[in-house]
Amino acid sequence: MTSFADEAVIAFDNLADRAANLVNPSIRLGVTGLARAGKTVFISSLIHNLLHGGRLPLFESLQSGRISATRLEPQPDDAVPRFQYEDHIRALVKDRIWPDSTRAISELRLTIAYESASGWNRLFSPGRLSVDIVDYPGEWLLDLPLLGQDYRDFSAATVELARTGIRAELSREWLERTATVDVDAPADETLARELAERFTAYLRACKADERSLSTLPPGRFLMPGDLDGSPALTFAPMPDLPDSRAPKGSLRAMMERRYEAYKTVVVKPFFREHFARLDRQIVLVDALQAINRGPEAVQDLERALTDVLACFRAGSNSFLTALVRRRIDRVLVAATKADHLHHESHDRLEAITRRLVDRATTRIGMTGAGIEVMAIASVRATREATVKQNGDELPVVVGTPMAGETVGTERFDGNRKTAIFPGDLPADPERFFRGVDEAGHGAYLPELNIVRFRPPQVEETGGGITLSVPHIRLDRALQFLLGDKLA
Ligand SMILES: Nc1nc2c(ncn2[C@@H]2O[C@H](COP(=O)(O)OP(=O)(O)O)[C@@H](O)[C@H]2O)c(=O)[nH]1
Ligand SMILES: [Mg+2]
Repeated sequence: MTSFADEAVIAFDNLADRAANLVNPSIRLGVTGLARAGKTVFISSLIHNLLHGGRLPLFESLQSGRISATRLEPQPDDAVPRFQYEDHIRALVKDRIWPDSTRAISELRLTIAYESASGWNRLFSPGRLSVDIVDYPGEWLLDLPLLGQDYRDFSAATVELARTGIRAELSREWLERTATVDVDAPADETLARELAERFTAYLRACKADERSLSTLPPGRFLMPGDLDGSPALTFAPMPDLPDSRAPKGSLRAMMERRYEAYKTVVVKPFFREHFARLDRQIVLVDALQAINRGPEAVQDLERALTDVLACFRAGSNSFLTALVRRRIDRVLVAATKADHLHHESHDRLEAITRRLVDRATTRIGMTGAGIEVMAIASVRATREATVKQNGDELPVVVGTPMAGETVGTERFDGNRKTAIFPGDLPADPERFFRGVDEAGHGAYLPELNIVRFRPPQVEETGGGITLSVPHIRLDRALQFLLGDKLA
């Protein structure tokens, strides 16, 4: 577990943050989600809309004219890469390509000058709020529970999950190899590496596109960055570990030590330097992709979301919140990419996501307070239309499919606009949560056409000024995340 020294440092960090806060009020907004959930696109569009007077009718302080200016400022944390807003927005707006995927943490500061709505507040508030937006991989969040588990707990939980459902097949090779290993035999570097590689191959197979299973810890196994090949990443869970102490010099002792090293060099610094300092959080989920793959992927997403939300649970019994003085008081779970669907299905996407979150929060005993669910599109790549077919009116979305995308036998070139009938989501979210038997029977699959579109053409006004990026419900998200701080 976390040592006393860690606690002291965390308390100190928070005090320092708070002192700075009196002079210049700031709020740290965490933006997370698993890889490709849409974090980079969300942050880019949010900033672009704030800087370019976007259409944000539900963002009250802006709509009522109380925000006088929004500026980007130098990012306050010297050791954290800056979120490269300018590059990302150039890709989106000028080149109409989606920005490069980032695989690590980055940060950006936005300062909003505003006038408080109440005369009393106007007297005392400096009328400036700095918003530090912190973009970090959801995979890192999934690592936090490891702080409360030793190597044996971690092994048992990971192996048990690997033996269930569709994962059983994906993990077979790794587990079969593992079964031949004597964990109490002398440690062997080559064997440790082989086991780590096989375990990583299993994690990668789960994540592969056609499976769309959510990621499992340790998160850095799939995004090693500069730790690639280091001992802290060269271990693997082992089944049926004995209760006894690991013999000195054994493979088991080596694995234990490396697992603890992973926590020390990867998980704790993230927790202390980033996670413990957040005030607000948005969790982006690509619910649509999971829905498109069917109930097993949906239920797997639910499991990941349960683990993620458990990190935000308030309450003294949680080993995480016990260490954090400054608590996350609002969490928004947003299903992204709603622009793939006709608006009639937006509420259904939201209902399915809400159902995912409800089950997750019940499971971890979290109250609903401070948690909100929405279906959004950070960037709206489509427009809606209706197409007449055999006397029926079909609701369609119109956009430019990316080069290489296909529907049926048609293959798109990346230039031609096309109308796509995306299909409907079911009105009843339960259909995704009913049991699926071992062979996958009883699995309900919606008939959806999910095509990846290029970013939209953003209009320019006469004077060469770019209009803001179109979106769906981004203003609602902003109001929930920041509205009260600008009241
Ligand atoms: N149509 C549409 N696609 C999106 C949207 N947000 C993200 N995407 C797609 O999802 C991909 C991954 O998004 P990105 O922000 O890079 O994900 P990250 O890994 O979480 O930072 C992008 O390349 C887009 O193809 C959206 O609002 N609308
Ligand atoms: Mg990113």
